[in-house]
Amino acid sequence: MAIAHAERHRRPTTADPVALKLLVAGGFGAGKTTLVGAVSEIKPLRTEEALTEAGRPVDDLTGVESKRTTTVAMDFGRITLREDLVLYLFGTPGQDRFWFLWDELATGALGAVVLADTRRLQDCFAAVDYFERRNIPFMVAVNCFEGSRVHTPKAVTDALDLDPGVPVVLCDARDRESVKRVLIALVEHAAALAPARRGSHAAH
Ligand SMILES: Nc1nc2c(ncn2[C@@H]2O[C@H](COP(=O)(O)OP(=O)(O)OP(=O)(O)O)[C@@H](O)[C@H]2O)c(=O)[nH]1
Ligand SMILES: [Mg+2]
Repeated sequence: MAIAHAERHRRPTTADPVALKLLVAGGFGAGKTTLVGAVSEIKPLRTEEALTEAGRPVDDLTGVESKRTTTVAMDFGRITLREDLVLYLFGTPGQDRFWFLWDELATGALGAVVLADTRRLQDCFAAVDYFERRNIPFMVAVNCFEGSRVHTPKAVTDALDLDPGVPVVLCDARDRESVKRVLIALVEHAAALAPARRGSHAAH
């Protein structure tokens, strides 16, 4: 009773927009920084460092040969979906050596987009695994690079062995409207899962 009362009083008014935190994850070079930049209404904060000759053995550039920089901490952007709904986007670094930052970035996140490049689908396994283990709602957005074979969402679901409830959509990380559709799908997916997640937390 007391909790329900407190919940009711915490509910924001219409003058007080709801702010949601979303993560944009995925393998190295899948287009995470591009996605955050395409949709953010503020100049996105980036933490790019130049890719160097020394990193060549570990930084696989197949398919993104023109890539010159990589994210070393995070990307940050903001988009107002509706006047009462603001999304804060946190793009994760793609390379394995920055994994230690993920737990910090994931705290308080409503859900995550795992961006996948079908030419290197295996690169997003680790991100899928990360969100599955922590029971964080996520979806997969396939970034359709030119020259990559177009895969159906079903084929991606099978290849990544996803739970049938995990949404898979095709997108273009450079296109604002396309990215917006992805973010709306994620918010809806997380909202649909919220009652079940609350129930499972209560049970523990
Ligand atoms: N053709 C094409 N190129 C893209 C697309 N998305 C990203 N790129 C390019 O692919 C490269 C990688 O994009 P980033 O946005 O830096 O990828 P990232 O996932 O942030 O990379 P890390 O932070 O290093 O893991 C860049 O050179 C982009 O210009 C796309 O949809 N189509
Ligand atoms: Mg990046």
